[in-house]
Amino acid sequence: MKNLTTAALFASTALAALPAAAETVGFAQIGSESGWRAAETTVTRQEAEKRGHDLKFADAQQKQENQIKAVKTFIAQGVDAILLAPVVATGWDQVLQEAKEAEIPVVLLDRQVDSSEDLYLTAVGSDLEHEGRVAGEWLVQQVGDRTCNVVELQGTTGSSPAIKRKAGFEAGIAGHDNITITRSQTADFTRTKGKEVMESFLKAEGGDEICALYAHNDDMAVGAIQAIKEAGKKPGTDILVVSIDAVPDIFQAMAAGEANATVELTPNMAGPAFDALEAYWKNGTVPPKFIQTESKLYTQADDPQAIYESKKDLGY
Ligand code: GZL
Repeated sequence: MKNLTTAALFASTALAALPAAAETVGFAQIGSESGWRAAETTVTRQEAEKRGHDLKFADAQQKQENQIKAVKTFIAQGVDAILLAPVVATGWDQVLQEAKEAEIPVVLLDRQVDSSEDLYLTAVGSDLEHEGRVAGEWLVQQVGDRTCNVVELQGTTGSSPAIKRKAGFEAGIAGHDNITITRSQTADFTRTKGKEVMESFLKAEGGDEICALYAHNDDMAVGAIQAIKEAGKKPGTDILVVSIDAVPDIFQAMAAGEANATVELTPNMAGPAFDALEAYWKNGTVPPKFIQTESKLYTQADDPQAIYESKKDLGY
């Protein structure tokens, strides 16, 4: 460093030691409809803080128009990136185009969109269809050749998890004509609606006809378990219960013999998202369009009480 005065040298050294200016990231979250969603928010806040990013958070209360407003606000604020968990798969082209024109990278978390891939930097999520297939294949193993009428609690209508988990489960039971989905209805990923819809299924089918419940998330399953008990049936034995997310309360139900299986969905989508953004900001590295997180089947054989204890304080 020639011709630098001592002060200038000190200043440049000091500046070089400073962390990069904190990046500002807008997070357009769906809401807090389930334990898993709450955990995703908790982990995202923790990851941002750990990495020194300033996170602007918007809770859309499960309304797409609120998410679109939040994204537009983030664009107007000139944030360095936007995280979006799209409540439904359609209707995003215009606002994603606006973000692109503002040169603000968008990373999708946990759900996908029907928009063109060039409108977002990358999507971080699980293989939603695989989760449904794993649940279907588990049920096939459980019932063998026994006739089994299944009722299904679907997630939010038009969301990628509801569409893909339904298709995956149907693929998992395909070829086993003894297993039939006799009723299928959305309960919007919430416990309250899971209980209400299960009550209607039990009234319609009389309970004795239902062999299994497949719920697109654990929260709807936990609500349905309450309805099954109030109808005088034993969840987990009279009616098998399989769902997705692996939240603490489903392990508590498993430990009580009231649920049978769940497919894990990690709440840490933000870690891979921030890794991709940091490489993009620093070196212009363009990530793959889909960064997949792993899914794992858990059953009553996996010491559910111990898993409950290990998960119960993680922000669900
Ligand atoms: C799936 C995610 C779903 C969870 C639900 O990737 O979007 O949304 O399975 C949540 O618990 O409501």
